[in-house]
Amino acid sequence: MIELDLFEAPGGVPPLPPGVRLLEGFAAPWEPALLTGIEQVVAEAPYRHMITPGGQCMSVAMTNCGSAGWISDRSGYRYTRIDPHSGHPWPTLPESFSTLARQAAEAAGFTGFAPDACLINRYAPGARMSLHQDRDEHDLAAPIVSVSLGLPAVFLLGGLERRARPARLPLSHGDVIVWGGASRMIFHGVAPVAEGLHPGVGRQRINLTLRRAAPA
Ligand code: MD3
Ligand code: FE
Repeated sequence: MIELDLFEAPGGVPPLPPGVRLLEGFAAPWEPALLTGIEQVVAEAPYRHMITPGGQCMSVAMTNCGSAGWISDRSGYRYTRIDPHSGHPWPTLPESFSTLARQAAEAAGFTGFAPDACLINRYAPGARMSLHQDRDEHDLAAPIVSVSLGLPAVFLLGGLERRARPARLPLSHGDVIVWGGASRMIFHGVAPVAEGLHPGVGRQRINLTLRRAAPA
């Protein structure tokens, strides 16, 4: 299969699938602002381990900010305006999150990206995310911007079908990925995070996923 050949080309970083743009270290200068924003969000909407529709407790702890937040429970995956834990709307999207996301999207060729939802994923060592597609957003033409902070991780990049063997993309603190166009529906996941201690972020990996969930 041509895709597999491309993904597993020897030597250095594997070529990325069309529509994926890796901006290495793009968010590093934003670290203090992002950590402050995360702290403010978590004070209002603490991290929690959500339950999958199949009844499994996710190893990743999550929270959200923005006018829409992604949740999972026994009845499925969806975006809500209200945090079911607090009964209140999700915390406001910190300005640093939306500005960084807009600038990263712009650097990848998407102008005017206005995210309304940010899922904050916290990986303790050992936490992982199995291969899945993101298909709960209204506007599948809008890109997704993801920001990696803290401990490194290996991102798993599959194809448009679940059975494609995933390529492995190492990600470090400050890396930003913009997913758009043809890559928007690829299967992806995160390999179990290795033990470690990041100087600024501690014993964890935090991933911000900025999206346009609702109609513009
Ligand atoms: C590729 N989170 O929350 S963000 C997720 O590192 C999720 O926490 C991962 O996958 C994490 O759904 C990866 C990167 C990401 C987000 C959306 C995508 C990659 C994507 C949508 C399509 C293809
Ligand atoms: Fe995802």
